[in-house]
Amino acid sequence: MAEKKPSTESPAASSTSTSTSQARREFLRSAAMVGGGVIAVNTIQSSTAHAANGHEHHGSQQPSMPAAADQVREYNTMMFHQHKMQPGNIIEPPGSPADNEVDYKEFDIDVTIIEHEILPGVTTPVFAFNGQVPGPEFHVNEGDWIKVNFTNRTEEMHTIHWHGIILPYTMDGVPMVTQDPVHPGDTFVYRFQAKPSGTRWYHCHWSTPLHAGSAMHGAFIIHPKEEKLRKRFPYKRDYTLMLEAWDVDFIREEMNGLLEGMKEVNMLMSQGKLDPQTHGFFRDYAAFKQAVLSGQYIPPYLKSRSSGVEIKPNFFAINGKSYPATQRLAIKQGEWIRVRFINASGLPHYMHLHGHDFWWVAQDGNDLSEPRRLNTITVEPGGTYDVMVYGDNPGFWTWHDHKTTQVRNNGIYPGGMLTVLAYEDFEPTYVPSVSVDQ
Ligand SMILES: [Cu+2]
Repeated sequence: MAEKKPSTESPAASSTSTSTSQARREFLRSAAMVGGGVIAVNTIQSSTAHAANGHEHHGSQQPSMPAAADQVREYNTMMFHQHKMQPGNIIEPPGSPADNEVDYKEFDIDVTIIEHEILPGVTTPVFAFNGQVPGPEFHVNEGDWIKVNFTNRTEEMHTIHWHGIILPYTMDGVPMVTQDPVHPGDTFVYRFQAKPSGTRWYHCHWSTPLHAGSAMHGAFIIHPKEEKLRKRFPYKRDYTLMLEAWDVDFIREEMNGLLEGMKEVNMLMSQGKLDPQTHGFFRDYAAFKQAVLSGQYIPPYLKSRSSGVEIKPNFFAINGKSYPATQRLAIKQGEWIRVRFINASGLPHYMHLHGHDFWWVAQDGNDLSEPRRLNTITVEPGGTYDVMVYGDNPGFWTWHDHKTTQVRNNGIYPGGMLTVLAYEDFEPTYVPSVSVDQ
């Protein structure tokens, strides 16, 4: 992720939709899997090379940075235009040094709702950081001081949790535990030191199944002061594979309901008429319990779900795309590559590589004391796993989740969480007569 530049750049997610709320609902309704017509979408995901610590990095798209808090009044969702909230607050929690005390690397990140294409003909609305899926990939050095200005450009609440990073608790991003959620239009400033080194990540911690589970997740790579792994595994190319699972029907239903609910909350809030108790905002647990037991407040878990939708992922993805739309991993003969798996999906994945063993070298960002030689690695929910692959068997080799239900697209095999390790310096001796790549 590029560091913030002093010049004013146009926001990465500069959607200027001024649709009506009716249109918004139709957008969400239409943004499910389509059977008949194909919804036109912007393809957000792209593969880019990125220079970090002198080596190439291939992973999620690098963002262009939106400008800072002076632009928070640009919204791309309807509800703000309607009820004219007074947003733009900048929230600076205590616990970290001020600007003049350390030399910060500063980043801007925002959240908007976008329509994301998983496969041709399949789109889903998602909450997305900087308008991309997954969110921007940070590359920083161990010990750097990081300042992230997080602006909420939706009508829903959010936070950012920095997964695996050791930081002051006030920066940990858990709503109701370490901070109030970031309200619509507001900017929350996260400041922390990048440590420990390794493959770490970040995600929204508000309504996690929908928010982090849709697209509010991204890689946070902290490069070590001294990279011991590179001595044994002299890799140059470095890939990040974020594993995702989507129930596009759940997302559509849930987001529709949520936007309807938040419309009322935001309107009442802007008029100073919000009764916190009616809407489930309580001072503390005792007040919450009292309200439930007295019958003044019925919590959502006591109501039946209006949509009746269970979460049953029907699309499984790597960096925002299901096979055959997944990005291939390029390798050359005699080359080491590093692959960082990050599981944002909430389900375990069993990533099996054909034609090779690989070396498992790190878990949750921390180097293993002794690398292990495998060809299938279990990637647990929330975990990060780093492996090294040596190019010694030219060809095209699938690398996929070995849970066969998760290499399907809406139940149709093959698809889902599958990509291809593809040798670049190689003249194929045989090519199938039918290929999705041709
Ligand atoms: Cu969120």
